[in-house]
Amino acid sequence: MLDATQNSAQTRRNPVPAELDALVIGTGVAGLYQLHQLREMGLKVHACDTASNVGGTWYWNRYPGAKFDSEAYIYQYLFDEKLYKDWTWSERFPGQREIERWMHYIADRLDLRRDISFSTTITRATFDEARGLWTVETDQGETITARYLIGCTGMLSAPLEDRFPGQASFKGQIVHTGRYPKEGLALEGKRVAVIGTGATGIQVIQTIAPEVEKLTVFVRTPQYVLPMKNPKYGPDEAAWYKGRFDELKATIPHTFTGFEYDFSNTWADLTPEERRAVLEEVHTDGSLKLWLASFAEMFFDEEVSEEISEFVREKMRARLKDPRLIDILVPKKGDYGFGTHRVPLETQYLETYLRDNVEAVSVRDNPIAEIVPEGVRLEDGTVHEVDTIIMAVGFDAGSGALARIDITGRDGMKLAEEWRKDIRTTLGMMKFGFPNLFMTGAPLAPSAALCNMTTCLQQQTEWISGCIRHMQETGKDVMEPTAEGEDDWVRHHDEVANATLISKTNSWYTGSNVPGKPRRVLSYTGGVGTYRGKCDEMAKEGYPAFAMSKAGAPQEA
Ligand code: NA7
Repeated sequence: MLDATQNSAQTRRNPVPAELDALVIGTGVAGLYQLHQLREMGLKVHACDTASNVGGTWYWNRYPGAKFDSEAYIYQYLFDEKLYKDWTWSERFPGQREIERWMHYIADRLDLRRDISFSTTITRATFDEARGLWTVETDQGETITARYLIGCTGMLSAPLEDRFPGQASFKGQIVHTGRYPKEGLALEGKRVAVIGTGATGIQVIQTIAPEVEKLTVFVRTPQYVLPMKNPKYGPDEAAWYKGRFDELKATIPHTFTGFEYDFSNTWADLTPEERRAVLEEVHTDGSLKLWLASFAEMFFDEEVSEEISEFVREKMRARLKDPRLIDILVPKKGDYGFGTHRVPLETQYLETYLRDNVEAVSVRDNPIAEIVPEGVRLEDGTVHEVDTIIMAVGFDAGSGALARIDITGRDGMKLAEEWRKDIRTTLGMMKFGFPNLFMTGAPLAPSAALCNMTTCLQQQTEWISGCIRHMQETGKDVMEPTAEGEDDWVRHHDEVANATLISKTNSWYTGSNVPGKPRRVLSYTGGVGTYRGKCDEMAKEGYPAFAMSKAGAPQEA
């Protein structure tokens, strides 16, 4: 099989047509499917991507060890049975290269590349109220008008690259995991620092440790982790999951998290022994089941949260043994509960710290002060000398990617400024003041936290296509949430989110990883199935939270 980077390589950049019905920003999971749907509907549609090829998250995150935490056979498009069945996965949780190849397969099978401009960044978009059109500029000097602008820009695609003072002074290589170079980094025999122990850092650390001369990991907040079981898949397994296509299609979109499994136990109904048996069983599964299919009460009830958290801490302590490592790497009682941060799956991650060439440095009470030419300097003056720094320090989630584009809506409203004041959307797919700007993976929808991304992104792009179809059928061409519609959604979102322990925890889930970002649980926590129901109901009732009009005419609800 061809390598993903060779496969269907785009040698010449497609220019972006000057006049479009719809412009899609991004060619990851959402962008590819959105482009396909709108083209099937007969729209003149085109997509742009900063990247030189398709893949989105799976294009950019090519750091060592990058892989799925969702089972491959559910991280899938389910709109076309043949498309699903003609692709075969090699293991339960495949790595980035295989996933990237799969995204190339999707783009090729749907013949999408002829309508994509790669290496093209959208820099500015301004809504022209008189004509009801977006005027969009690219970094290639093009100006485009489009009726609909659809940001399929990703929930976790705006990397926090400038995290520390002095980064430019470092004399070795310094990279953010979300911008890991295509050609890789030569790490063999090098002294390497990894900063960050989120889902990304964990995958990097466990993967590169055997290769490097010395690995220094800077740990601020330790994570609850679950061991992954990742069996290879052969013809039997492929026949098994392909044979379940109808079943998966019927269940996945309606579960709480868009996975095939759901919460199936009630804490209060079981004895302590029975609860323990459930926890042991889901822990042994080697998947995210302990998080997403054990006891939903862990998200609401402090006592249940603490009991389940202690169960996981106990498992972690047993593997680490060393009290110093336990102190640095195992969350402490009262810090935060299991599952209120994104739970990473790992393979021998904890055992990695038992290696002679790996050092865990706690920066909780002695933070990183700056990067100096030799390496990483802590507040107490200690300098850790390294040759390479891998920054696994995360992203400006949800709002970050679109806020980095200069988007001006009605009455001169700037999206970035609005979101700097307060992060609000309607159903996570539109924003008051920004007519005909649709978005996926944006705040206040279930995307990314507690959701299998393909499930959520298929649903969102299909809903957006439905809006456009509705406008076409009713002779309207401008759509915008009403102020009341947006208030209602934000209120409902907050009510649900603030009842959870997630809202009390610091992480990218609440935007607290970005200084100055308004605090709000970014993802809708009412459940993927419930969210879908609310979106469907909105459409069925004729979009009551939105105003629709003819371009140039006054809006009517
Ligand atoms: P995360 O989950 O935001 O993790 C970032 C990590 O970087 C986390 O451990 C942070 O510690 C750490 N960090 C950030 N800034 C600093 C500073 N200044 N000093 C020390 N440590 C720091 O990002 P990931 O890329 O791992 O994962 C993002 C999502 O991608 C993930 O949830 C999956 O859905 C896929 P902190 O917790 O802030 O103390």
